[in-house]
Amino acid sequence: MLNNMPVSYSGIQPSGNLTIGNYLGALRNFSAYSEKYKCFYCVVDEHAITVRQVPADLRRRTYETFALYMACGLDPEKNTLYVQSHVHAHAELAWLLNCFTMFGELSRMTQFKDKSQRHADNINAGLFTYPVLMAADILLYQTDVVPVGIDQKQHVELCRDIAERFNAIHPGTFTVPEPIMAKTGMKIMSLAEPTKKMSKSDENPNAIVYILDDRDTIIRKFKRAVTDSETCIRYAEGKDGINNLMSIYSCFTGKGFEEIEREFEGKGYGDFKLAVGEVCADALAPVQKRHAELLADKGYLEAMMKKGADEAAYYARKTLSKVQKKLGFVML
Ligand code: ATP
Ligand code: LTN
Repeated sequence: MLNNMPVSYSGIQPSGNLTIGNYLGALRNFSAYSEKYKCFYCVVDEHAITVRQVPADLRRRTYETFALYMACGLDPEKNTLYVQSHVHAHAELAWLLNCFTMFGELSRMTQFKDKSQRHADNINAGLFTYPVLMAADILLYQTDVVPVGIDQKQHVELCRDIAERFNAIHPGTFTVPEPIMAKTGMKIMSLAEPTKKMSKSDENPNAIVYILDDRDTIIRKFKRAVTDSETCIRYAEGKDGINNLMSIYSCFTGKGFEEIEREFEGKGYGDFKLAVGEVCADALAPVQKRHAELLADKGYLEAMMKKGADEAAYYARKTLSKVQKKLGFVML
């Protein structure tokens, strides 16, 4: 709790162009939380360097991701929007929490296993301790809820274990957070391999629809989406491609699966794919327009980054000092 409001915290890495997976699983749900929670949304640039980044691209994407938060309806006056590296307490608390996290726990993280396979030439210590930095992000703000897609649930559970372990030794230090997930859209799959999560760092651009893709590109990518050899539109086990397209259509239209099956009765996959592309492009058009306006004014974005970082640093410093005192550090 902060100022009598429960706290919501989430982050997105500026590690690639954002996808409709990021949009449906995370971003578009964020503004609804502003009413009930004190919200912190962070662009986690320190997490992004666990995989090699081209510095100029990382910088550009940090601005773009920050602007996307705002373009998706997050008002910087109501929410604390900031960039992780602007608040030094994150890296500092991460070190302290490293000493309360077990090697075995980190070895079990599926994202680490996946990413170390994909980046076998660069299995650095940061990739391994990534969830500890994420725990520091969350715990610094005495967070109650963490809205994420399902892929991050394991990391939030580890964060809870770290907080509970620390609290058992030093009672009353951290709020223990809960992950919260939207009912739909928590796992959007790749359009090329629908058994795999759609991920912004995927090398195949046809597997991904980006939030900033233009209308024609969006429709073309949906037309090429991998499906199966049947023809009728129905949600069923084993029909991963169609199930994924139905989930996406459902997220954008609010329609349930049965209603979608009825709507497309007697129609083929081609018609359905076109319809999915159209609703997606329609929904993203206003976000894209606002995003372009925001990016055209870097001075304003930087002022908002600074405002957010100052606010975040104030709360973060309080928790960090509390932890340092409990650990026995000399406080001057
Ligand atoms: P990377 O490929 O670099 O690991 P990513 O696409 O998985 O990136 P993140 O920055 O790790 O994206 O995630 C930002 C948020 O988007 C998280 O809350 C995550 O759970 C959510 N998210 C990411 N991909 C999907 C997806 N395919 N479906 C639903 N939610 C997703
Ligand atoms: N690990 C997350 C990004 C992230 C995050 C966080 C999400 C970093 N810190 C704190 C929620 C809360 C990811 O890869 N999506």
